Amino acid sequence: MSAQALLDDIADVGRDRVRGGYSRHVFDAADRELREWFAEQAQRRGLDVERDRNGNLWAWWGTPGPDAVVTGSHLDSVPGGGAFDGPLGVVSALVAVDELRGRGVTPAKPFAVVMFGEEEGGRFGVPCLGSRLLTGSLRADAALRLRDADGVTFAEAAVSAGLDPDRIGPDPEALGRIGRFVELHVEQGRGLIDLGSPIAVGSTVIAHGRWRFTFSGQGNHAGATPMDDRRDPMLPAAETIAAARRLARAVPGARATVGRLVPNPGGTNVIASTVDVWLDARGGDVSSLVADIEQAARVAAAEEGCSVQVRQESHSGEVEFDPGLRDELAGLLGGVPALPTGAGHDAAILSDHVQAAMLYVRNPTGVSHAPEEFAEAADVAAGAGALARVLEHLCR
Ligand code: HGY
Ligand code: MN
Ligand code: MN
Ligand code: MN
Repeated sequence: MSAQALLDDIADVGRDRVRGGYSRHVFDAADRELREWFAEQAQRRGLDVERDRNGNLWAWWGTPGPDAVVTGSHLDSVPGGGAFDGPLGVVSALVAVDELRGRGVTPAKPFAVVMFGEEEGGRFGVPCLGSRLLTGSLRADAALRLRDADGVTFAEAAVSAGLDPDRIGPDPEALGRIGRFVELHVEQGRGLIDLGSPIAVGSTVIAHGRWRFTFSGQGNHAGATPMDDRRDPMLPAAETIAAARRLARAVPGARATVGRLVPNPGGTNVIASTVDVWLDARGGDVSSLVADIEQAARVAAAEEGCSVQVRQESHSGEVEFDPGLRDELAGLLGGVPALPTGAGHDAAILSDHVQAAMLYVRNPTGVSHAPEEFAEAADVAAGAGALARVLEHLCR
C-alpha cells in the first residue's frame, strides 16, 4: 500500500481529523479508533504490537531488544488540524517496513515503529505527553493530576483505557531499548519551499512552553452595570494578547500565540467573572519574554481592578539533534539540507536520552495546524523512500 493510500485510509478512520473536527486526544473513543487502525496495519506487516505503561504503542519487527532502531510519530491532532501532522510519520514508517520487506531486508537489530500518545496535548494540555512520560521529563504525579476540559484527570482516563495509574511514569526498560530514533514529519513552515528541496534532516527545535493566565474580576449584568462600574477580566485578557504579539515581534525568532481563551460563565449578556487565556511562547529566551508578557498582564489587570494568576503548564528547552547522526543521514540521502523548526516533536523529547534524528517532507502550503496542511504525493513517496534507506542503513 503506498503512503498516499495509507494516508487516505487513515483519513477515513480519523474522519473529522481530516475535516478539521476536534482535537484528537489520548484515550477517547476517536483516539481508540486510530490506535486500532495502527495495530491492524502493524499486524498486517507481521509486527508484534505492545502497549507500554503510558499507553504508547510499539510495533516490533522481531524480538524487542537493546540498541533498537525505532521510528514513528503520533496520530493525535490539534482542533481543526490537518491530515499530515503526525500520520505522515506513522504511515511512512509502515511503508518503509513494506519497502524493506520487499527488498528482502531483515533488520540485524531490534526494530520498532512507535505511536506516541497525546503529542499535541489536546486533552491534558501538555504536548508530547506520551514521550515525556516515557523519558521521565514529566513526573508521574504531575501527569496523574492533569485535568481535561471536563475535569477528568489523566489518572481516571488512564484507568478507563485499561492502564495501571501506579505504573504511569518513567519507563527505563522501554527507553533503554532504543538505540536510535528517527521521526519523519511533514514540514510545518516554508523552509523546504524556500530551499527547493522535498526532504530535509532536522537540525534544531526552538524552546517552547505553555502558560495559563487566569484573570478574575466581577461577574455582572451586561445591561444594568454602568461602564465605570465594572471589573471586567476580558479587558486585561485582551490587552495581554496584544502585548504578547507586540513583545514577541520585538525579539528576533520569538513566537507568542494565544489560540485559546475561555470566559466564565461565557454568556453573551454577562460580564465574565473569570477569563482563562493559554499562551504558547517559543524561541530565544522564552522565559524573559513570558516575564515581560506577565508584567503587562499584571498592569492591565490592576488597571481594571482585576487579579491575574499565571501558571506554567509545560516547557522544553531548545534542542539540537545529534550532529553526527544528522550529517550521517544527510549524506546518506545525497546531501539534503538541515532544517531548524519552530514546531515541537517527540523526537526532540527523546533526543535528551537517545540518539535522535528527524526527516522533514515538504509542505507546499507552508501552513500547518490547519486544514490547508499538505504534502504532494511525489514528496510523500520520496519521504517514505528516504526513511526506508535510513532505516536499512541504521539496522545493519
Ligand atoms: O505544537 C507543536 O509544536 C507540535 O505540533 N506539537
Ligand atoms: Mn502538531
Ligand atoms: Mn506533530
Ligand atoms: Mn436577565
